Amino acid sequence: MEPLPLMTVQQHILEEQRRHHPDASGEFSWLLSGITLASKIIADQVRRAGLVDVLGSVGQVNVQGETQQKLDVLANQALRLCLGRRGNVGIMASEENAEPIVVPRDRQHGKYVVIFDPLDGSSNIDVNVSVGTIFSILRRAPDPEGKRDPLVDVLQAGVKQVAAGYVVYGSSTMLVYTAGNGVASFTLDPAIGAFIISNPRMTMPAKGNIYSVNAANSDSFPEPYQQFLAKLRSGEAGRTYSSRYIGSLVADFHRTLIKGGIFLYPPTRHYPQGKLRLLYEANPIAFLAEQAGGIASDGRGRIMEIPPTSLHQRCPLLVGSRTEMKLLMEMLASA
Ligand code: P6P
Repeated sequence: MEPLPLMTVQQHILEEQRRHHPDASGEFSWLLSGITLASKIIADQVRRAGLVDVLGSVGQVNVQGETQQKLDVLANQALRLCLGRRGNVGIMASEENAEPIVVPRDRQHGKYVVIFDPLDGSSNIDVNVSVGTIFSILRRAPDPEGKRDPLVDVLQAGVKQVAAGYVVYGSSTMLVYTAGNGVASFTLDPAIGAFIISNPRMTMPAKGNIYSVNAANSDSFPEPYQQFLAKLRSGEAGRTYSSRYIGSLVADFHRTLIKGGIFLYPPTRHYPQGKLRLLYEANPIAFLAEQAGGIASDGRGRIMEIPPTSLHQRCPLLVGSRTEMKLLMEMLASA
């Protein structure tokens, strides 16, 4: 296989825009460079977490009622700073902030909304397990009066996303993103501080042999989910499955994207609406999954067609290869 050209993520975006949006102004690639800059800052802190005093919590809880880890706060600040200075982001929204964040200087004309989970899976930080940043990019109409409720720009269905992706801080730091023309992945080369292309077109296998679910909740899943998992475990689905669960959505999905299979966070007794958040976890993951040939559902329909009603709303997330997802959706539909 020919060695991949030394293509950076910025070059890739410009190539894609030239190919698919010849009239593009390059504003999107400038916006994405805000995310990649923030992710380099976050990666540096995550990589040194054991050395620098960023382990542990700041002793506060965030809007989710979850203990805020110091790296959560740092990651949120890095993204707000880097994106807030791009000049084309009018509104931001974050898992760490109760309300949307207006960028005063760009409120009237900023063309984009960026919604993000700055450090998903952060409860794993202290045990050195992969964590990630998840982002979702939407367009917004100009707001010449600067008076529109920012929630109007934020509460858009997933089908309105112009781009989405994640950065996984694992054995290497990888950026995986889509702008609606397939999924591409890049690996951060710390020596030069650039994300270099790894895979220009990631596709999810049509079927896999791994299912990923928090088995501790199994007894509280609705019956069809329990029957589905039993079918996978028994071999009745036609193949032998392994179970893998990291408890970090970005890491669990990254494996599903590459190896196939299924990740599911169904409704549980504690989270009857599902635990994962629609706008900055389920929607971006669903966009990537569909662009890679997979399926993402809340158990009733497409994740990306759910009409959002609040910034931090939760939903069930079932995402993965067509084979496993179709079997699960059939079992849910016939229940
Ligand atoms: P549980 C991390 O807190 C997170 O939001 C996702 O990254 C992850 O998939 C999920 O929650 C894990 O939840 O209930 O299995 O610990």
